Amino acid sequence: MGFREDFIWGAATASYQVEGAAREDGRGESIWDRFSHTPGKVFHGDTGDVACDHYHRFAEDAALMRELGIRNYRFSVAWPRLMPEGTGAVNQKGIDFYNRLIDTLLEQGITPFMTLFHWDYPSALQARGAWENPDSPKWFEDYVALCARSFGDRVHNFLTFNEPQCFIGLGYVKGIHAPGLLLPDSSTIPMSHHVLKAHGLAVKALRELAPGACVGYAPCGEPCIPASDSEADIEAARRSYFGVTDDWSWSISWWSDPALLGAYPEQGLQKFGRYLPRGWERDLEIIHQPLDYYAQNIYNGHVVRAADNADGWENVPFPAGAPKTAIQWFVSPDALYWGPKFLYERYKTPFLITENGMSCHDAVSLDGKVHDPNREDYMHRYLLAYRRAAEEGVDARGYFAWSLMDNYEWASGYNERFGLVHVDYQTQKRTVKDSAYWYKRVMESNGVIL
Ligand code: GCO
Repeated sequence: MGFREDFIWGAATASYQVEGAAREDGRGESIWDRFSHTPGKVFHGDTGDVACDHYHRFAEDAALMRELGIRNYRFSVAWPRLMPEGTGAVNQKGIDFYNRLIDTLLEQGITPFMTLFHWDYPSALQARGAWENPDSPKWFEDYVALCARSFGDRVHNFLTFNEPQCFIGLGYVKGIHAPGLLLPDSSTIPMSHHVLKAHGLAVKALRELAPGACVGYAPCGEPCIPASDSEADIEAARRSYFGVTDDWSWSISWWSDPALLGAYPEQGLQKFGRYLPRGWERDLEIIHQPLDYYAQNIYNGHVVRAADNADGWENVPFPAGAPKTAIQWFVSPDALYWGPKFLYERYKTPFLITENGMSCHDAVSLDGKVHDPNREDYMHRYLLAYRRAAEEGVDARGYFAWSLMDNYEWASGYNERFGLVHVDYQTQKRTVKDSAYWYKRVMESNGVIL
């Protein structure tokens, strides 16, 4: 028992969070460049201009990964590095950078997992209406085709979108991420449909141009953990998990059912169907593409129990003093049991955790090391829960720690440290944290030592 023999162990990053070199070698502007340079939007006014300087230090980082036994690296491509205006002209220097990165990874025996979109949307396309524009799926398809043609000979694992809940929900519904807009449902529901259509077109393009590649999709959501093992509480958690509330942009089923099941969830259609663009039914066929992985980023969950109300469920608050990470998310390891269980039960697709990890108040100690027992304990508990789900039949294919190294945590700037490797942003010095050495042993044993 335990994890399958070919279980994929890895670590993840994303372009804007680590690359830096924001104005170098012909890279175009992204909405995150614009947003982070707008006073008052990001903690401490931090920007991704330099970040971890991964653009220049990727070889050193790849060598470190090898040393740490990380055999799979999930990273994302910055669309405006490849196509500065989002469409049309291609920036060869951008392609060259990812070629250097991919070749270096392969030389080090590390398998690349390429996320095609992790939020750094070209500003030029934002000016053309972004995802609200009916042409936006086609823009994405063209960009993905370029990635497939340029990298598909060496990259065999792709993820289309990372967390549409966040880049649409936080970016356009709640305004706390780039581009910082507060748009009505009549704008954002069409956006969600176009993102889903873009996902479908991207999968088709990858199948055609990078035959044999494994393709996945990586949304997110907070698993609902049943308050007890009673059937009533389990059903309450399931209903809450897949429900569509007025806060639809955070929903799992709205963003996953069309791609995995070929239909919008009924509850969502009742509430928001009237805002979907004309002809949406016809697009479902494009959106619903066979996938090799259904991936999720899972950090925390919350407890739900059966209730005698219209929903049939209610949230159970965490007890006073319950453990939290530095970013104030509750430590809730059962999220990595119930999340995969419910998701696999519904979508019946090989499952991947593309992100899991915690932010801690890490610092380099007097002895020159970074001691982070809380991270080790967090990952240990979550991996035990995930292994239990795998042993009970979830087709769990892999796990990527978030993150390889400390990096730019979006609106929180450099205030949160999620890395297995500590980064001193003044000197760019990397210091391996204790948890990375522990994770190495876990990976080497395929999770047996947990
Ligand atoms: C996200 C992203 C990552 C984050 C991580 C920690 O979920 O926001 O995929 O870029 O850095 O999840 O918040």
